[in-house]
Amino acid sequence: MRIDTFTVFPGVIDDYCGHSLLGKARERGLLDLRVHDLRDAGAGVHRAVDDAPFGGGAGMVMTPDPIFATVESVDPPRPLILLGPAGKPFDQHRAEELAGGSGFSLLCGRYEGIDQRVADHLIDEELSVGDYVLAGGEAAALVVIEAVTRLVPGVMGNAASATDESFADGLLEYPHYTRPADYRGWAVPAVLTSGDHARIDRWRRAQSLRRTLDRRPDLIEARGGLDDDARRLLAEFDLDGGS
Ligand code: JCQ
Repeated sequence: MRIDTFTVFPGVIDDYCGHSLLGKARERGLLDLRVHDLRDAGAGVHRAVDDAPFGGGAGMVMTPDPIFATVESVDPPRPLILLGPAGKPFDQHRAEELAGGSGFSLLCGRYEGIDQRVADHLIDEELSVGDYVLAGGEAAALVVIEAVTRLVPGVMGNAASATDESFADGLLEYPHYTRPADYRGWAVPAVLTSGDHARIDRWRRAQSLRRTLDRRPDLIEARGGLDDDARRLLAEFDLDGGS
């Protein structure tokens, strides 16, 4: 899989992608991560990539030419995705779609925004990683790179798929425990040491449902509410108080 990133801070992306599992996946040839410095096509001795906004107002806007020139000289894999707070929310579903392809590209905005002609005539889509404003798209690009590449077979030893099934299912993960069975007087739930694996599976499912109801009722709503199976499971473990 090839991922190209366009940024005025190439070092930020390169450093992060050289670490741990991403770095190893790169060395093994599973990932072809390329970073392009927009400032290389910047204007004048200062290699400027921004200018004052037409119509006035505070801040600076990224100027179109360094972006068009760099992207056109590279001919990067599509879709070319702009990261910004006005984008469609990035989620696990989009991560899976991108992981199923052969590559994509990311454009990191900076300053107050990007000249609209870039959005209109160069990029394919805009994605947001959350409802807050960052100083630039680099952190958002890293979020997308990590969420997608960990789904690529071999990148993270394939440990991902099983754990993600709960998210594919639209529910939050159940709580995890490891040794010691008693830590400072806090015991691991008895069901987990019972050896009854069918009951453990049902308990974990009930915990996922309870957590999602409490923390992300919107996710329950998106799956069409609680069905009879879900209600039965919650009742089995006395987790049905409050809904
Ligand atoms: C990404 N959620 C927030 C900031 C303008 C494209 O224009 C802009 C891009 C940014 C950086 O991205 C974010 C962001 N997802 O702030 C301002």
